[in-house]
Amino acid sequence: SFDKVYHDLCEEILAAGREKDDRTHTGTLSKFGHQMRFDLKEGFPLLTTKKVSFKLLATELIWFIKGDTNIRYLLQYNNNIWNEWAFKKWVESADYAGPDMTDFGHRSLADPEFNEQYKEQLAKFKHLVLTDDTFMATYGDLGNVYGKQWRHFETKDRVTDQLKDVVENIKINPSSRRHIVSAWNPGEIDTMALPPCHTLFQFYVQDGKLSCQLYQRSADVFLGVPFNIASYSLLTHLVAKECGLEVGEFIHTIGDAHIYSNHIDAVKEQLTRKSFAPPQLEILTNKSLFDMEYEDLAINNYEAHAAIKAPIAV
Ligand code: DHF
Ligand code: TMP
Repeated sequence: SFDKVYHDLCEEILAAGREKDDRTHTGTLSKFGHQMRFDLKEGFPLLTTKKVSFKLLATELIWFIKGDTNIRYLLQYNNNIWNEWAFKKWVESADYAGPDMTDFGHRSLADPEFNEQYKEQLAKFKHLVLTDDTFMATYGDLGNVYGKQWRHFETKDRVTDQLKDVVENIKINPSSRRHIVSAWNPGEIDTMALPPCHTLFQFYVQDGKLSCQLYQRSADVFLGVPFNIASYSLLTHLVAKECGLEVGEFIHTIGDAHIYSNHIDAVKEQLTRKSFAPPQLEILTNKSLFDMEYEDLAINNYEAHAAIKAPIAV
């Protein structure tokens, strides 16, 4: 099952992962180089051994497809998954006048009194991004992240809409081996709140079916990966429909696959659970991929175990 493919990765890291320090100084168990395959004709790969929010990952994907890099759109859907990285830019700026938020990720977990201050500042931040256009333009923006690179990749003499081009090329020349979208723009890495984790993807057409392979340079196996699997599977469905193709496989190739030290108990809890049959994706519209909204999508027959909370490493 889809869950088994994911559980196998977790089990391998728990059994044989190497201890490794990381940018966030949380500590990880890590394995370099791993590949998972998901046959999308068997259902939609949303994990069932913990509840994963389809709404959060679908609104994030549509935000990428729109070419948007500002978290206001996400906040309008009550999607908070990118808040910390925008918030960080604000509290480190000269415009910020509140209590010191240095290292808020670790301190909010260790110090309940600080956590109250942090929650207050984060609530203020969200309110400003949602209501103040000037503030939103400056501090809601994550820089030249996925949406920018997918739709407006800038090189010396031009701007490339990689997603539009790839869709057109799949239609015109399906057998091409060049159906690539890269989020990794070396000249702009220093302008991004977080350099792209899902770095590059490629489409492949065989027997009227569209497959997609993602290269993910760095993967938070407990929090990020369940989203990434479902997100790219959704993208494959949307592009296949746009191109008049059926769906094939999603192939997930990972560089540094890691479990954070403070996720290990959560992973072990998840591994004790038995999986359910996967749900199905339904696309409720004939709109183009580029005009799709969250309300045009539905996930049917999703039966899953309870969500498992865990802290995210900032
Ligand atoms: N940093 C790290 N350390 N790991 C990540 O996975 C990650 N992902 C990012 C940005 N930075 C990151 C963007 N994607 C969650 C899931 C995906 C994601 C960011 C956050 C997350 O926290 N998921 C929770 C539920 C969150 C909620 O309900 O608001 C989960 O339990 O799946
Ligand atoms: P890094 O830039 O130091 O590799 O940190 C990025 C962290 O975020 C790392 O734990 C991987 C994780 N991540 C995912 O797993 N999936 C994602 O989609 C994103 C944006 C991040």
